[in-house]
Amino acid sequence: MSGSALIYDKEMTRYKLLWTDPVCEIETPERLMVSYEALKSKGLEQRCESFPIREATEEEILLAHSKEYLEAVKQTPHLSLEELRTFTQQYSDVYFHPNIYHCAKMAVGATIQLVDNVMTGKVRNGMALVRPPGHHSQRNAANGFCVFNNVAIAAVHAKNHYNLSRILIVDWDIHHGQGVQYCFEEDPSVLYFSWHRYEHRSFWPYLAESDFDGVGKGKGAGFNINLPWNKVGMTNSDYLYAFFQVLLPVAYEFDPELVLICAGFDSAIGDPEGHMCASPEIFGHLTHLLMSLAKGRLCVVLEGGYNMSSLAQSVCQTVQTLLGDPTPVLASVGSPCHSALESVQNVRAVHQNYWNCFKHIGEQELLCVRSLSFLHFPQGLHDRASVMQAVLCLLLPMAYEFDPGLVVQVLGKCNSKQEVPIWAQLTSLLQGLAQGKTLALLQVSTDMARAGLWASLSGSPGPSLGPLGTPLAENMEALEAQRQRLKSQWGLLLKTGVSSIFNDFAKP
Ligand code: X5A
Ligand code: ZN
Repeated sequence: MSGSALIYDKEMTRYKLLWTDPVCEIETPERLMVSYEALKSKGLEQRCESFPIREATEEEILLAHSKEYLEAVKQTPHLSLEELRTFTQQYSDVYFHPNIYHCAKMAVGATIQLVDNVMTGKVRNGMALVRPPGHHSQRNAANGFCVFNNVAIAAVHAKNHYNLSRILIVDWDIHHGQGVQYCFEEDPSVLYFSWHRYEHRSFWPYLAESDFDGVGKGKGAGFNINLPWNKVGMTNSDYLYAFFQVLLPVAYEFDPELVLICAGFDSAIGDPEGHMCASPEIFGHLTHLLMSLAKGRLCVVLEGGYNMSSLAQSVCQTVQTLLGDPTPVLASVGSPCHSALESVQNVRAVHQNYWNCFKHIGEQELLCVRSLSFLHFPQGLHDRASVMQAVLCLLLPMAYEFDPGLVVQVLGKCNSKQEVPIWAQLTSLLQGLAQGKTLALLQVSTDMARAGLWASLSGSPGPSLGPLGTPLAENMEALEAQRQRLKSQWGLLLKTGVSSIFNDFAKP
């Protein structure tokens, strides 16, 4: 089976903000126009199958919304401008327009159309370009530019219509799709993953339930996965890290029958909402990584995305990958930032009771810390200058990048008078990791060694080392060889040559 659907209707460009509102002015008809035009100009639209779209029925809308809310929205085409503004005010960060009810029904209809064509095998996968977006809207409320929850409705429709018992929803929009979370938080048949700008709850929609401990409720516990970004500026590396360390392990364990993507591109570089730094190409890869699940049944549904050029490029990368073209080159994938490591670690830890893939987190951490001991320190502790170089330029950078949960320091022999201060210093330095959780194992030791290490473990500053001397050339070569071997895996071990301007200055 092959082919990709592109579901679009220009009718959905026919509503816009009719008054001044700095919060809502970014949600424009151009968003859809530039996306569609970019697909046409790159020849991608022509390669997709197109299908006519229809409005969703009331019955379909009621799959995720209350009768009262539907009746209220149904009145909006008949309201005056002033009445529309007043109606809008009961909700957060959203606007209404006389034509938005029609468009919102089209957006739901388009999403269902996409799911039906994928589920009945007319195409392998596809994308729906829709407005208004959906993932913030709730049973009784419009929210965050969203009127009806396109993806949530389509997921319930798919469950009912095709008797599915496992649907995965991946929300890569930069906002938390709290509407989707609320819809399925008690439902173990729908696994919802969302990453979102959070900044410790200082970013919209400011919800406690968006944090990593929002895991779902009752039977649905473990089937809601929130990955909060607590810093802006996340990169391709951070996004890939999140996929490899959190989403994909769980997704493969869950084994979905259908994958839906809440595809907001406000998570791309240049977006005025997201302030992230991932390139449009990353969406080709995120798409690719999800295409091997659920026999390739993948439905991508537009949510946010407010930087026109970033949005258009990201949409093209996504569709191009759906069509089966090779994925683009990603420049400079490296280490995730510390904040991303922390968030990922927290999600994995809070989900270890629910997912087998996270069961052995503790062991992995320990293993890796032990692997630090495989480093060959330059021979002989007489050359204390080299030992300190090894600690500062190799061991600590890797340890910080690794961000262990526990540090185990294994000391073979620690019995010469000279060695004690070095080991005590190391013990002090290592307490900067794992929130100070350090376990020191002394195999053979003297009273003096025990006393020295004990002082460091209890928080005394490390003892003075006195003059270290010059490192021996052969030890430094050994150290450099280790760094060369390890630098591909550890961003903090990277070095560049000195710049030519430096050489000029250095000349006598
Ligand atoms: C779909 C979407 C964002 C709402 C932001 C409100 N909504 N400040 O991206
Ligand atoms: Zn968004």
